Amino acid sequence: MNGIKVAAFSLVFIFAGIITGAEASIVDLSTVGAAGGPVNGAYFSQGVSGASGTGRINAFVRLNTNNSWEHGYNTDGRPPAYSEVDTSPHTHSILLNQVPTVYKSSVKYYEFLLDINEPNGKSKELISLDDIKVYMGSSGSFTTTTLSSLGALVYDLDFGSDSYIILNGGTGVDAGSGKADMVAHLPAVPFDDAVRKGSGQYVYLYSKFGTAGSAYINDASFEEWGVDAGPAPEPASLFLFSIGALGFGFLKRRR
Ligand SMILES: [Ca+2]
Ligand SMILES: [Ca+2]
Ligand SMILES: [Ca+2]
Ligand SMILES: [Ca+2]
Repeated sequence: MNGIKVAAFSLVFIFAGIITGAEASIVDLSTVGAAGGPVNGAYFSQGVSGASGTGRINAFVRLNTNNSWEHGYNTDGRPPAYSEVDTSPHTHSILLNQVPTVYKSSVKYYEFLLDINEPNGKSKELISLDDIKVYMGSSGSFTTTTLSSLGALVYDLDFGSDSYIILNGGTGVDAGSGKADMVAHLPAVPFDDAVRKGSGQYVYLYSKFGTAGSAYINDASFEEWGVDAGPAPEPASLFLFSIGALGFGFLKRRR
């Protein structure tokens, strides 16, 4: 083979590799202490850790339906596109600089937290996370059902093959409502590249739950994504607030 033929052959080989992508991955986080796993450069693990170690979630999208599956993404736009709750504390836009970063072996990741909620027992506690697609967009209020028009695609769980993650809302595995049941570390390079290329600063996180099989349907209650909320307010600051309120009452009475 001459040089040109070798180069052409290599290109075809590389192209074929990109098309077939990684093999389908199933990350099973349904048992206590389950090891996490990678999918397409991201890492998914169990636990309430979060960047602050508290696992408390500051939510930006809540999905809630009575259907066996659900999907949607965060936005300020109303009505939202799919299964999202339309109240602003639960579903709203976020900017990339509001997402915590973590470094593992000198590699930068953006950290997202997921709280799932399913009934305990009667084989209802499991739910699948079937897809995650993240886009960087130029506005925070898109409501399109054409996901590709949200912006630049910076992460895709199903890139190259159909992967999913198994989660458990049952006692012992679930961390409770408002706390992270799963930590997602998504590779930062595509996010930062997209911003550099002018995609905009708004992060759209689309996800889909409940379609990996009858054992993994959504049975009840909401799923929500967020970022680390940090520690709960200190009792000391609540105490100071109470003292302040008392003082205000005292002044009012003296008048
Ligand atoms: Ca279920
Ligand atoms: Ca999938
Ligand atoms: Ca939960
Ligand atoms: Ca649910």
